[in-house]
Amino acid sequence: MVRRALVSVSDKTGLVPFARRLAALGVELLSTGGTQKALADAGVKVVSVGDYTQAPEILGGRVKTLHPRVHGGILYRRGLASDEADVKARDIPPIDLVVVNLYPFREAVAAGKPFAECVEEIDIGGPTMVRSAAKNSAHVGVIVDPADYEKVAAELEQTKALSEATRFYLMKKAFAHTASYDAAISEYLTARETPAAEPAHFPQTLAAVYTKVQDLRYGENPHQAGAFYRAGREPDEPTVAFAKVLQGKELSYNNLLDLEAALAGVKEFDGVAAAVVIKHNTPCGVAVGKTPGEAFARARECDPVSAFGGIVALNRPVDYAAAEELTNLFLECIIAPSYSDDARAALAVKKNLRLLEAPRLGEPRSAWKRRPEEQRELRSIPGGLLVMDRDLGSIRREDCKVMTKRAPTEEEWRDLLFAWKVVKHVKSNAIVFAKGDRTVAIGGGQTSRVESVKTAVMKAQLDVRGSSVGSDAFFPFKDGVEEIIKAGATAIIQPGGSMRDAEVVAAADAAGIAMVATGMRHFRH
Ligand code: 93A
Repeated sequence: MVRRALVSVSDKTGLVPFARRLAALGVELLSTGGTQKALADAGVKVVSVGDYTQAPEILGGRVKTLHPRVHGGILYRRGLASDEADVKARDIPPIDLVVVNLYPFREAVAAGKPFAECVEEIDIGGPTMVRSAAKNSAHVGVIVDPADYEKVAAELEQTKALSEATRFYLMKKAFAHTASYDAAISEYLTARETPAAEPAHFPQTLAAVYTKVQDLRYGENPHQAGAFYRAGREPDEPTVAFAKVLQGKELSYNNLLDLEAALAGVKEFDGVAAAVVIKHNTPCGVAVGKTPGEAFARARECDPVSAFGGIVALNRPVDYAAAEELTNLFLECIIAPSYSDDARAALAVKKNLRLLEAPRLGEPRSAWKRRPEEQRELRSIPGGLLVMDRDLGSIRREDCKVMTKRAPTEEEWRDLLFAWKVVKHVKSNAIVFAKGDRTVAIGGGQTSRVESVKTAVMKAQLDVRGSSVGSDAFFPFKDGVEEIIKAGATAIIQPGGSMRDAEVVAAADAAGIAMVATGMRHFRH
């Protein structure tokens, strides 16, 4: 039975209608200052906690609910003789439901408020009540998320009480809520040497709380168990963790990895329709086109054999024409900002095909680059984590230095910059041949650079003559460049900085090809 509820919320979303439903069930409501006012203003009957405890709020609200009459009422074990005797002796009535959400600490930090103001937003009484109620979940319900108001109100209207299953569900959410709240405080503090100092790039503790999205059928291979967790952040980020699955078989471990690789690749392209085909976590075709369908068709042509069973990302809504192109090939997954109705219907025929929607995928680079998810990359090694900035590096034509006698032509510049965008996403050592805004050959994952060139040329289905080549790191010897020249490419973009740059440039000059240095390396392991 829920006889009395303590309601104290900073986020007042949905508060009044929920409180009305509780009041209608005869539940007595206790509230703190702002919450009480909001309820009283809406005509809901409510008792102030200060009146209830005979201890008014003090210290400007720092002490509101930290009182034995509150915590005794929440924490006493119903039916345990010694606890029952204690509450009877001290006239402590039961509080069977606690509805609390905490001071907006994260929001204060995000708004760039000064240290003292952020500290003031550290809630003390709120988490204390949440933890009390969650600890006593055998008897008490605790709501920390307005999204649970409906579930709880509906159950109380039916049975006047909360089932064990519901109380346990709420208990788990409550401790996840306080854990992530304290994690945010800890991360904020450990990033600073002194209260006034600028935050360090990497804080001393990394405290994000990860929540399981699902168990996976298995990990990378069937004898490895796997699961998918996501960091507790905004729900609409353009990352795989937040994409909506519209149809198809359950996502596998490898699907998730490959989808993220595909997303990262396609996010390189602003203001133009682009498609990326991924296989085993590395691109096997990338192209832009006048329409998303054309972009995909051109990307597929780069390596149609590898594209079989591939994962595709598009940065434009998929229309019917694109869907027709996409259904021409066996694909594992497609991710795009959205799908037209007739495209959905065409793709629905492929029952196993996993279709994902990431609405903000089409946004300009500048919009998503600032988001926290995009800033860090975490990888595990046994017993620890490796953390680095994500490789968001990009270059413009004016950042490059021409190394050879001949400078690239306009057409070569276009192809070089295209190859450079793609080569960053190919497993090292990476070599990309590009021509006419698409890849024509890709070689990657080899342990020597010259072998990556040979692999690309050997696999090429399209004509590589007259193409331009991107290399993710410098050429340690001239052999790689000689292979590129032999294949008929006419321009190269690479970081530069090898001990043998002079030899490498001499080989390029002798063949009359153009070579530019970016000064930036893009290894991907
Ligand atoms: O200042 S507190 O740390 N001390 C308390 O005793 C206390 N009791 C509730 N913060 C406290 N609260 C928090 O006040 C709740 O967690 C909630 O976020 C907020 C609601 O305040 P109001 O009802 O005045 O808007």
